[in-house]
Amino acid sequence: MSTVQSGERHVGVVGLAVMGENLALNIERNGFAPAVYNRTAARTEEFLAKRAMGTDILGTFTIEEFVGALERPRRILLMVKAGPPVDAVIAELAPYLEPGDILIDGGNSLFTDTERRSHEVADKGFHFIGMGVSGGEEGALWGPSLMPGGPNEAWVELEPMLTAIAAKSASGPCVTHIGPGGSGHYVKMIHNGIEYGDMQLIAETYDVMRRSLGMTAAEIGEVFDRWNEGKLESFLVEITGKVLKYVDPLTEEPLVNVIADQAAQKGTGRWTSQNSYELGTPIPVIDAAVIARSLSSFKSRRLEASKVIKGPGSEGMPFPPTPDKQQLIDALENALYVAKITSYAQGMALLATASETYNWDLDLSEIARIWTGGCIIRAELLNPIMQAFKTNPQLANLMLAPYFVEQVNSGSPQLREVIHTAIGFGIPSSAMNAAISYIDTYRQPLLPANLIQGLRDYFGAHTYERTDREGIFHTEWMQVGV
Ligand code: NBP
Repeated sequence: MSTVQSGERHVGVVGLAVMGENLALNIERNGFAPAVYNRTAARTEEFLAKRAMGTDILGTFTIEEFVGALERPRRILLMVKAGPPVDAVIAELAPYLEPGDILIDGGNSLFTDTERRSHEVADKGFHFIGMGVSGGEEGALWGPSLMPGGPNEAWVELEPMLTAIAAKSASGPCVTHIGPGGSGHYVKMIHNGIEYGDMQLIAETYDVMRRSLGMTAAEIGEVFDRWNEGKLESFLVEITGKVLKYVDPLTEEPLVNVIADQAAQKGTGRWTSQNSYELGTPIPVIDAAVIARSLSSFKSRRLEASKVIKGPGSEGMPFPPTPDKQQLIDALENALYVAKITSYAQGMALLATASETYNWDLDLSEIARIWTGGCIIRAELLNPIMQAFKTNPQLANLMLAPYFVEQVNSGSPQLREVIHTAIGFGIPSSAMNAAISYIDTYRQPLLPANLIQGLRDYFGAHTYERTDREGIFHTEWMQVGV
């Protein structure tokens, strides 16, 4: 039953798929009366007849009716598919809006699209907020992590409602004003890139236990459950335990054993890698995760190759002896933790570069804080990350904060041990390898780039600098020398 009159609805939600429905219910439960609209009326009708039944949610069936139901300035949350649908909905709404009204895009939009839309919408006198929303279906209903970016005056209008609906962690509500323009969607993109890295590292860890120790899915699930009590405590480690222990009612096998081993990469993961190349700030663990997903999708080619390319376990190439189980499991726990640290270090470094490049003045400590609850990458690890950037907002790399120096130093020998085992058994471990190479590259005073510069000068007269004197040099390599 509606208690708030049409024309006085606090907020409007456009798009009633998974996210829109759950956010509308969350908003209503927290005392803000929403009006909702969906392009296909049947979806609105179903929502009103089922999940929204008995709530103070007002269903509307034309854009005009929807806009007319809202108090001013109008606050309209778009939860439609990212890409052209967002532009289409803005174009439909625009004729009915007035200066000062606020459009919030809560989808996974590309941050450069958000920058463009911010300008287009501002030219019409409206405000545009690009808001990253993380937490999936459950988060949207019970408290997501929210990453809104856009003009401050619009944030001030939205803050009470966004604070009410956001997840609450020990550090407070998981929402903050990220910065101007596309910064909110950018931070969500990095969040998702880190999520890619986390999942790939978890998958490699599972693969090492499965293949080198011959453990069952349920046994591995128990290990993840135990790890979730310690420093690896996180939503993804928690659900890994649950997924691995889930028994398929059809086959009575662990369900994970009958799930096809092909994962797609799209949208935010790929965008994170692309942007890191543009900004020259490498994120090799996240890149490895994106690449691993692409390679996994080549199933038929992998099957063909498995018949002709040999490796450990092939005829004449026996597996190494089975490792000591407890020792390897302990090593895996520390390896996963250290590898995760490098991945977060890479994501945070990219955020720092983006902040400078796009003039966003991002607060990395605050960003880590709003990821401590509600979102997919919520983890105990985010607390020391939050502290590290609070203590030193200019920290050049997360690995250099005292706590993380200690963790990397104590855990990296076990990361090496795990990679050694993986390679010995022929188990792909590209994200783990990317993590240790990142550490080894970052800590290395001397890299082989001297030879690269020599080669470039040889074939292209690209010149080089010397370590023993100032200046730019070129050598006629074919005239002198051996
Ligand atoms: P989807 O991404 O599946 O989008 C479906 C919604 O978009 C429906 O309401 C559909 O209306 C509407 N829509 C489309 Br498609 N084209 C439209 C158009 N031209 N005009 C108007 N409406 C249009 O929904 P979702 O999974 O709820 O996700 C919404 C956004 O949130 C996406 O950007 C997504 O990436 C992001 N996100 C999703 C999750 C998640 O866990 N699912 C998490 C975080 C963020 P119709 O009913 O008429 O077809």
